[in-house]
Amino acid sequence: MKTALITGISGQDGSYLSEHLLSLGYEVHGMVRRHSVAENQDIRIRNLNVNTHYGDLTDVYSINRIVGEVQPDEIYNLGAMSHVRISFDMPAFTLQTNAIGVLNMLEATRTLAPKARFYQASSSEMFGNSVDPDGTQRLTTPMNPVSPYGCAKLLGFNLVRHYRNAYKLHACNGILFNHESPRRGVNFVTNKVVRRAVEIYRGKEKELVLGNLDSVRDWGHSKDYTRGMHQIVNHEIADDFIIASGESRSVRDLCELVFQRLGLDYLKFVRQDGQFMRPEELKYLRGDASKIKSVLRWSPEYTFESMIEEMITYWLDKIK
Ligand code: G4F
Repeated sequence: MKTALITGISGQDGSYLSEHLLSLGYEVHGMVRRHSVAENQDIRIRNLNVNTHYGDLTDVYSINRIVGEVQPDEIYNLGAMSHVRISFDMPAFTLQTNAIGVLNMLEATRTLAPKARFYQASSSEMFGNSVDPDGTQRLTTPMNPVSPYGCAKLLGFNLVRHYRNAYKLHACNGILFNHESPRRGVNFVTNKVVRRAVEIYRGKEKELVLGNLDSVRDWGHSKDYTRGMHQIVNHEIADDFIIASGESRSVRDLCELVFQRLGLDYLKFVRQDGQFMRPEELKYLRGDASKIKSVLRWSPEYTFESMIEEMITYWLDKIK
């Protein structure tokens, strides 16, 4: 039986990854932070047979204790301050957690569990507004981040490569483009749009207030992408991979699809407001996942439409 340690286990990706690893017979451990509202903390993993440990990516003592005690075969560093717009409000905390936190995890791995395989949740936000002439971001596209979040993730990405080369750690980066599900936090745009559209459909709310409607993202399903994380870690060579759908849509396209599915015209309900705009916006993402498809035979089970349908069904069930 293999043992996995997941930071960020209580998040969307942590919960899907836990389910996947449990289904493969892993013993799963996860690091959770202390929250003041304890009852909300484990909502996504409450029914899973996982072992949780209190810790924080910025607290070296806690990380060393957990890595030393668990002695994992695989470490998935998914913990992060994951909201790009909020990273402008909390830049130092974001850097501490998303960059120095990676360093802390790599050092704990190097000194206490050097045989463990290491996965780093790297992000398409690292590309910023760099796009190849064919409208795609790939592993060779220059990285020019445009947010504290993206800058921090880029440092973490480079640290992983450095530890791989310098210390021969089996350390890998998954550069994941946006990935969603009914478990997505409701302050990210997909679940925000779907939940509010259902509330409007049920007559409980009147409008949806958004930021930039013209920004374009490449959206896939978290369940497919977390399966890819496990494949990346279990590849014999420590390497970096992109996971993406290869399709791009604007926030406006997303609104149109969701409202249309509910028989509504989004133009009557959506309003744009500066409070949800970012000081610098990443305008366009479309990822090239050809490497993970050819080398690891990864492929997604969800389409954009089936993912959105699952999210609409979830909220229709929840909001009566
Ligand atoms: O859903 P979002 O907040 O995701 P964003 O910023 O692309 O970041 C997500 O994907 C990254 C991978 O590229 C991850 F690394 C990161 O952790 C996170 O998971 O926003 C998507 C787009 C943006 O362009 C944003 O400006 O939607 C636009 N948007 C428009 N109105 C909005 C809103 N985003 C949010 N969150 N809320 C709005 O009202």
